[in-house]
Amino acid sequence: MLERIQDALQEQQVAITEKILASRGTSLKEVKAKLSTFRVEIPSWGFGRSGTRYATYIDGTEAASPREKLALAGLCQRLTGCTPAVALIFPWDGDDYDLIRKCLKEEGLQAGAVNPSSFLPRPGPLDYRLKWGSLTNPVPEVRRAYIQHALDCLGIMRYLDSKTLTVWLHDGTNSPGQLSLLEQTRLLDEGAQPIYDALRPHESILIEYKFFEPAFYATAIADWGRSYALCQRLGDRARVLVDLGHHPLGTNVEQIVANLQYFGKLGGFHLNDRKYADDDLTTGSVDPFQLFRIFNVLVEAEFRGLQKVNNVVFMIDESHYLKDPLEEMLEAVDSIQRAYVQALAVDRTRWADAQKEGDAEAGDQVLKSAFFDTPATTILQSARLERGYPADPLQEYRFKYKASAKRLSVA
Ligand code: LRH
Ligand code: MN
Repeated sequence: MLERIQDALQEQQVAITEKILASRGTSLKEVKAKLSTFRVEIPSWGFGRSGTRYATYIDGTEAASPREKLALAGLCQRLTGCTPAVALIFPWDGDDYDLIRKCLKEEGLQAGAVNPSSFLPRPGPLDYRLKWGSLTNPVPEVRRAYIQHALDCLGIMRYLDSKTLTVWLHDGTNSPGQLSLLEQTRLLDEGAQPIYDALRPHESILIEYKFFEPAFYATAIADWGRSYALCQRLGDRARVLVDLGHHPLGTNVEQIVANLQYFGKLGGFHLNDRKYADDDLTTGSVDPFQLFRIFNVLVEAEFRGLQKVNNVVFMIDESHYLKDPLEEMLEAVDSIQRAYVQALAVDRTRWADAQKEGDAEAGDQVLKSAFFDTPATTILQSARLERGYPADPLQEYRFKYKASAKRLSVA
């Protein structure tokens, strides 16, 4: 009886959703078709426990080894159907590439973007001297060693059948006298070139920027302008990576996205949220309206024939400090899909008319009704069920997997 009522309710909600989407110039079929090909890369480092400068609180249940992390990534894909690729970072993910390839295969996953870590000190030339940077390090031996590490990561990429290298450099200085700013920018250009030149035709490099930390005076790639200029110099297969947590407070991130789309240099995102600095909080947990505004620009760019949404690389980059890492990942995936659905439900004709008439109020109401009044949960749940995935991955994990795991551990 209850199930019949639920089905009837679901049908009613779908019927109402159809009407709402039709009134906005689209349809449930169109939105679900877009959702069915939308993919988000999940970071291997997001399945372990992260910390802050103060402490990392380990309760012993966290995934630590690549096998454990990839097992959770496999479960994330089986629950969501939209996270088939895992971004990897070296040397954090170890050097047993056979094991990683085997685990990816066993879990039905692909290797996503490969990150050659610039900041992790390890035996050899990339030791404590990394405190002076990688490509912009005054010590030639360290610069050469980081270039070699990036080239080695291209080898790992090919071994794992990935085609994207994402580079974030922790490089920067802590005082005006530490390194000439002109020398810093010259070294960056000089060091990035051989990495770009080693790319094969179907491979690409994404250059991530961040305005401060760990450097607190001058960061080598501090903003989208420096990343853009470097990508322009390198060539077509170099594009800009926008990490949502890497901007000064008050930055209009969707405007940066619009400019990068306009200039054809938007490569991808590291999605997360923040209240103060590079907090790496759960995507959409603090400012879901900003996430919607960013996806609104992406959907409009596709409409304008600039770049298809699916050509943009969407990656989650969060540090899971408190909550269950897989639950937080599932929450993030839901927020990202939700923002995309809301952006697909913007009445673009009415918005264009309002702009032509200079009617800002009407324009804002169009965007607000897409954000507030689009029945995103109904759309997401029916799209997931239609593809054979649970309507609510997070609840499915909590009540089916986690509960049984707990029962097993207690037994
Ligand atoms: C730097 C960063 C970068 C990664 C790291 C895990 O803050 O965003 O993308 O290398 O986080
Ligand atoms: Mn990042």
